[in-house]
Formats: sequence, C-alpha cells, structure tokens
Amino acid sequence: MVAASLAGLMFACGGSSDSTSSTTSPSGTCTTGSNVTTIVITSAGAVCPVNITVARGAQVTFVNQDSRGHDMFSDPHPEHNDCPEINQVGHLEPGQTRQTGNLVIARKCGFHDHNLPDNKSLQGAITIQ
Ligand SMILES: [Cu+2]
Repeated sequence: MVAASLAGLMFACGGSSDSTSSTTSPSGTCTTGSNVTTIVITSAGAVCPVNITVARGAQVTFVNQDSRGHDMFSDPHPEHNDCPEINQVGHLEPGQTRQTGNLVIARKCGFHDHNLPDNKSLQGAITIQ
C-alpha cells in the first residue's frame, strides 16, 4: 500500500493535508496527515512531520533514520520538564525506534534534539487533544 503510489506525491513533508500519505524524498520517508503517531528523523537530519496531533493516551513513536544518533527530549531546553513523557525517547542510535510514555494531558508538547538544541530541523511539537 505504501509503495503503490509514490510517484505522484509531493516531496515536501509536513503538509496540511487531511489524508494520511507516505512521502519519499532523498531525505527519507515519513508519513503525514491525520492519525499519525510516528515522527521520523530523516537521513537529512530533520524531524518529519514537524507537528502532529494525537489523542489523549496515545504514545508517539520516534524513528531514527539518520546515520547519527539523536537525543530527543521535551522542551524547554535544558530543563525538559514540559512533557516528561517525551523524555522516555531520549537517545536513539541510527535505525533505532523508541516511544514516548502515555500522553494523557491535553496540551502542546515541543521537543528537540538535546545535543543540537539550536537546530530548528530537529524541533517539533506534539499536540495532545
Ligand atoms: Cu535539551
């Protein structure tokens, strides 16, 4: 299903389309749209999608497709105390997948790469509703 119709899709990620789709680009693959609970760190070193919305009680999966490790933590840097559930992701080796804790409180949770806190490509937000 994923591979069937890649040709016609845009190469941008993080679009505002309501439908779920997979996008392949030279920087990697991520799924955008509604009901997405996976955030990919692409081989270009960018999170994709940047913003997702999940239901209360959901867990979000982080997948590191980059060739280097990343350390994903809740905002604000360096306290990481907005949404401690995100801190369960922590360090991701290349190829590794880890999940947040249960996101049970409706709010917006920003996250970042703790080793690259000024790199906007590695910042995003999870809205819990
Ligand atoms: Cu940090």
